[in-house]
Amino acid sequence: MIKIYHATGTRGFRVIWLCEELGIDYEVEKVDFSKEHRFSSEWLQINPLGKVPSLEDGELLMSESCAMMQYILDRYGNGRLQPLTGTVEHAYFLQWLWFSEATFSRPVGEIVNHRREFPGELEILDVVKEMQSRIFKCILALDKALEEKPFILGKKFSAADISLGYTLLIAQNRVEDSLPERVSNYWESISSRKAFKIAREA
Ligand SMILES: N[C@@H](CCC(=O)N[C@@H](CS)C(=O)NCC(=O)O)C(=O)O
Repeated sequence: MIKIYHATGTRGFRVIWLCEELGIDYEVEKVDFSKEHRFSSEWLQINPLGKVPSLEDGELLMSESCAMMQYILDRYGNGRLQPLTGTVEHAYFLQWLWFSEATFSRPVGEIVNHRREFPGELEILDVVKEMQSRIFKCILALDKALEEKPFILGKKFSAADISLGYTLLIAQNRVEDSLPERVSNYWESISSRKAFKIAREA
């Protein structure tokens, strides 16, 4: 059975949400998110960068959340939640799946890391503001892409919405402006799914 090493609020949320949507068996092992534990030799064997999440499936051990999603879709998805590989639609699916982590989550992570390393008065406001403006550019790109469609690929919910949904979850309380209407409606729709709520409780 798939084992997801997860700490509340971390990217393991994407993987749990996906397993719930697909209805596949998985177990969650909660990870102590303290720096001490993450850099212990025990945890570094599971995640060489001292980060969370990790995924285990038999001999397989992975430590990139969107790659875990792609693996689960290809191995257990039976064609669900992603378009057919090699199609134009699949190319857009990959684009949004990767965008969510490689571009959109990045400035969010920078703010989180900056505030962890430079707490309180040590925080450099210009750094945070610069990252907030990068987050907002991503939100605006998402807003444009959602023109006249309920989900990022169109009428059908896909795993790209899961990946974007996690980033929206961590991004929205780190920017000062409220979400544009289309993104706000999109957020309402994806975050009201049963699988999202179950992942939230994990
Ligand atoms: N690209 C990686 C990012 C993993 C990551 O940054 N995880 C965060 C929690 S969601 C973490 O462990 N942060 C601690 C740190 O970077 O020091 C993924 O998608 O799994």
